[in-house]
Amino acid sequence: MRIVVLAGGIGGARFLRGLKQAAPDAEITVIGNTGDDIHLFGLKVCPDLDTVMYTLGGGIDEKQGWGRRDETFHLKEELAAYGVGPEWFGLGDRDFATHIVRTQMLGAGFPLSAVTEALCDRWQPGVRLLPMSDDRIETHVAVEVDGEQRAVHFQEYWVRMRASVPALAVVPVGAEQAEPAPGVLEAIAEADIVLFPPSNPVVSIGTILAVPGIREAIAEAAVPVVGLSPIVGGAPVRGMADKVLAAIGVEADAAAVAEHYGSGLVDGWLVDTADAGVVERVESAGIRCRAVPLMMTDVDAAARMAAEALRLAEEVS
Ligand code: GDP
Ligand code: FO1
Ligand code: CA
Repeated sequence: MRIVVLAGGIGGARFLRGLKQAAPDAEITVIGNTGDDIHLFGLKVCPDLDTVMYTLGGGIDEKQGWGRRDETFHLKEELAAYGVGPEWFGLGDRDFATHIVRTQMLGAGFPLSAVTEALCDRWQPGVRLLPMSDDRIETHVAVEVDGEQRAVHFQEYWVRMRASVPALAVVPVGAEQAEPAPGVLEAIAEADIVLFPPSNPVVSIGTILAVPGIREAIAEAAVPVVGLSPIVGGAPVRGMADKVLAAIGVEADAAAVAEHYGSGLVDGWLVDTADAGVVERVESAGIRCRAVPLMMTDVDAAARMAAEALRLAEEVS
């Protein structure tokens, strides 16, 4: 069975670990978000691609959900000693190697998709990890600071500002001019199932869908598209999804996110048992809905969620 999964970072990666356990014989292609990418110290950092690669490859810092386990920060300390910033983004020594190899390969003319394939040769994530695009796309957030509106890089909004001010707009800069990476549209066309894991609907799934051609390819694919809500009990399980949903006028509600994707895109939607009350509302939006436990407390829990998503895909196909 060929499964295509659109994924951001932590939520997507943890779901994928469950999916691999629930469907060990499936061929899984991940279309990864690159809107979070940031250039630091002359290096290209791809947080969401790395989180998927490290999580599935066994190198992730499990507690944090991002970055490498057994990490040290000597490089970070030395850079700070030189007064070279920014200091607010925690890059570890082991993680730096990934960004150096990536930047070196990009400099030699390899596209991001080839670089990602080379990095995955080492990590063996057990899925095919494709960036959504080889073209540069960067998510910026419009905020108001001291009465003035300005755009900040998504990582600055989240990591430095902790999303402490409202997001007035979220813009995937460069998306209009971008193309899907090689293999992305083919993977969608050949998929038996497309899954939207409980990733951030705006800055992860939304950014991937903003790459021209990807949303259309999924909408036109005559196969089941099933999503899982990242919102439980009216709030994100972690992170700032509520803030960026507000920026696009969508409430932080399991049903509102399904309606936002729309029945033209998703055929099935899983909400947590805490949100059983919204099943009717989602069904009336033309999307088959079921309430199941959606907390990825461990790999087995994520595997049960993935199995429920595959079951719902069967039902709607
Ligand atoms: P990020 O790029 O690191 O933010 O990762 P993603 O975009 O892939 O996922 C972030 C989203 O995952 C957040 O909106 C969380 O609410 C959601 N999330 C994290 N853990 C869980 C969980 O255990 N269950 C559910 N349903 N959502 C989760
Ligand atoms: N998230 C943080 O909250 N603080 C950090 O210092 C931080 C550093 C970092 C370094 C490499 C990397 O791949 C991810 C990192 N993240 C950090 C997570 C990153 O902000 C992700 O984009 C978030 O998960 C939101 O998408
Ligand atoms: Ca992310």
